Amino acid sequence: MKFLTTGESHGKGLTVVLEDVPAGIHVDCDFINADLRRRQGGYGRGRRQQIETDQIEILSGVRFSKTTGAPVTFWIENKDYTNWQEIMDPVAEPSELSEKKGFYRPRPGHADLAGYYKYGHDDLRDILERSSARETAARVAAGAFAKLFLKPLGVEIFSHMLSLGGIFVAEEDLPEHYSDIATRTESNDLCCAGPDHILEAMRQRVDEANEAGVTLGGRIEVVATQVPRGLGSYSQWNRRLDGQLAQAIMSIQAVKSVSIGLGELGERVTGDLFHDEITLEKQQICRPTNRAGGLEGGVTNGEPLIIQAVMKPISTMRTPLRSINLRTMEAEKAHFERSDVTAVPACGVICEAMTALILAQVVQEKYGGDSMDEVLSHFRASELLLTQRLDISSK
Ligand code: EPS
Repeated sequence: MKFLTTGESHGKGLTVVLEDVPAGIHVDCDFINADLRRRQGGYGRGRRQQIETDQIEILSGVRFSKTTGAPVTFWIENKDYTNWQEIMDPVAEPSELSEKKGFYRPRPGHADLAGYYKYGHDDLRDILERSSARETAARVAAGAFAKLFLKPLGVEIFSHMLSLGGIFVAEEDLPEHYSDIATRTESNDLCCAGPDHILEAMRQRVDEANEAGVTLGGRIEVVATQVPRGLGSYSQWNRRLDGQLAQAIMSIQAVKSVSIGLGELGERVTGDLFHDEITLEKQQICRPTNRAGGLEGGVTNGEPLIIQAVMKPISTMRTPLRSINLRTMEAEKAHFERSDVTAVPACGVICEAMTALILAQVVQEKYGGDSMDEVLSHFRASELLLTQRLDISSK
C-alpha cells in the first residue's frame, strides 16, 4: 500500500491517493473522520482549527463501503480556502491582495529559507503552503484507512503524550495496562495519560507560552499491539522495519527525534538492563520485558511496538526571531501570520497514522494477497505454521 498526498495549506483542499490496495477492506468513514477530528484537537491549537471541520469525501476505489482493488482517493476540503481564493487561485493573475499576502522574511526553523534555496521562489508563500503541517490531515486519513486494513489481523494502534514544554509524565504515574492508558488519553484535551495535576501544569505552560508569543514542543509515544511476528527483515538495510518507521515518523513536520523501545537509554545502561530475556512459560516462549519495543533485528517479535517521537516547538511565533527580508536583504523579524502554541497532542495521531501505513506495507510484503480474504488466509496459515514449529510435542 503506497500513498501520495497533494494540496496546499490554504488551497482548495487535500487529496490522498492510495494504491496497491487489496479488495474487500471495509471503509468506515466515521472511523476515518474520528481520527481527523482527533488530529484537529488538543489544548494549544490555533484559530485555524475553528475554521476547519476535516472530513473525507471518497473519490475513487470504494463501492458500497468496500475497496474494489482500484486506487483509493480521499478528498479533504480546506474551508479556509474561501478566505484565500484570490491569494491561492491556481490560474488567475497575481492581484494586489496576493502581493500583500506574499512574504519575504523566512521563519527560522520553518522550510522557508531552505525552500527558497531549493526552488528559488520569490514569494515564500509558495514554500509555506506545501511545507505546512496542514498536509498531515491527508496522512491521518490515509493512516486511518491503513488501521482499517490492519484491524482484522488484530492490530490496534494508539498514542499518548509523555511531555509538553518541559513538563513530564513520570513512568510510575502511568496506568499499568495499555488499555487504561488509551482510555485515559481519550478523556482529556492533551491526549495524555498522566495525573490531573500534571495535565493542569501542562495547560498552564501552554497559557504562559501563548501569553509570551512563543511555542512548545514535547514527546509522544505510539503503541501498536497484536502486531504479527516476523514483519520487516534484517536481510537488507532498507527492509529493516525500525528504519522504515523512523523515516516515516521523522518525516512528520517538526518531528526531530524518533526512538524505539528503550532507545536513547542505550548509552547509559549495561546490556543486561537493555535487552529482554527469553523464557518459557506454560510451554510458550515468553519475553518478561519489552525494552526492545517489539523489534529485534528490524523484525517484529510479537511484543507491542513502542515508538517515541519528539516534536520541536513550532517555528511560527508571535514573538518572532531575527531574520532577513529577502527582498531588501535587511535585518527584520521573521514573518508571523497565525500559529498554534503547540500541536504535540495532534502529533500523536499523525505518528499513529504513519505507523499504520508502514505496518500495512510490511504486512502486505509478508502475506501478499489481492483481497482481504487472501491477506487473512495467508496470515492465519503463517501463524499456524509458527505455532506448529514451536509446539513442544513436535521437538
Ligand atoms: C501551519 C500554520 C497554521 C497551522 C497549520 C500549520 O496554519 P494557518 O496559517 O492557516 O493558521 O494551523 O496547520 C494546519 C492548518 C493543520 O490543519 O494542522 C504551518 O505553517 O505549518
